[in-house]
Amino acid sequence: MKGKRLNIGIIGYKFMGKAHSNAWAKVGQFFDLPATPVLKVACGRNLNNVTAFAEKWGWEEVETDWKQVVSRDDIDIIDIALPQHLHYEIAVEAAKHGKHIFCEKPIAMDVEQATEMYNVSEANGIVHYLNHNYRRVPAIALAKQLITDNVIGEIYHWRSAYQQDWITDPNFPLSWQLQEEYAKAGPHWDLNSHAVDLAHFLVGDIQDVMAMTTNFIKERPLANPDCVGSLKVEAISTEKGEVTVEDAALMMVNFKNGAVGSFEATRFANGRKNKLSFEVYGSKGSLTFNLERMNELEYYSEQDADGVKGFRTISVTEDVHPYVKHWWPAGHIIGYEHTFVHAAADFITAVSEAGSIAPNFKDGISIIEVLEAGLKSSLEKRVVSIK
Ligand code: SOE
Repeated sequence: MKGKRLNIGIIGYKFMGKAHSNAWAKVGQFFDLPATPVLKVACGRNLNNVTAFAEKWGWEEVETDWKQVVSRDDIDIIDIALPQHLHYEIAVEAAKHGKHIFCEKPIAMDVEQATEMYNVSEANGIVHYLNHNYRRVPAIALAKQLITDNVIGEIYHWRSAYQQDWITDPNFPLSWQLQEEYAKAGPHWDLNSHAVDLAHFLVGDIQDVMAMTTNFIKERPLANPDCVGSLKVEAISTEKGEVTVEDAALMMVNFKNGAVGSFEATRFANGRKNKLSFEVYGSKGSLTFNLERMNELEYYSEQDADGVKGFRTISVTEDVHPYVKHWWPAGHIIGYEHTFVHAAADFITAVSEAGSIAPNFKDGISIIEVLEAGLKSSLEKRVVSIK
């Protein structure tokens, strides 16, 4: 055991609960950390389910009331692995108790909630992290380095598409992600939040937004309410309920630095399971990325000799690449879960030494401002400027 022990209380035990638990359990084995994360207590409303989860993933204790967890003196970190409608209340309470916060995305349901999460966290001097995990894909971290080193030059274009297909069946149930009260919006909130975070990270701040959204299936069979937070959803009856979020969103933006961008987010791209792709075109070169081939970055350089110019595929698996030296020899690829381990490593370092990490709740506010402007633009059929 190295350095101070940092006791973690995780709230939520479904898809993200597992991804986070795996990260906390593995991070100390692959990274040389200044402190040791301890899987102290797992919290969920259903005692049987949370107990089974805790036993499987190595959490020492269980709790069914999150208020008991955030008020415990021996807890240093609160990990919020829950859907977005539950982030605000827990984050504010955890920050007031001086706990560092590792929070799933999207940050919250609106700018007001996100702003208060940020203000209370800052007032209490805690480290807050918002888990837009794709920043920590080595190929995306390499793209950031190339842009920062001015290898791509002045950026003209951003183009992203986040495409999934898990609700194309009209009988797929009315899960929590399809209801405004739990999700706020559809892929525009869930998926474009990732893409906007990456655009902020790689290109810069956004000035103006114009968006269109659409809804292909208006009603769906009611779902088992126990499935909130899970991607595996069962129908409980043939009775139908209204879908209250969009199924697809298209957004165009002006960046403050003069670049232009487009964002596509959909759950209706049949055959695309979780395809997040983006392209960056600059005065000196270009970059393209596709999460379905996440160990690769495509790079085009204007500096190459005439006659051999063209996109090259960089296998981002060498020790010189961000995060990679902690894993396997060159060419031995990594996956989705590793991005959570990278986030856990950087977060533990921030709590012990650095004092802050990005993206955080401030970045979360900027993301939500853009997403809200997109929803407004789609509703009012006009360009909306970010203040
Ligand atoms: C489900 O659509 C989902 O899990 C998102 O919520 C995640 O943020 C994304 O990374 C993968 O897809």
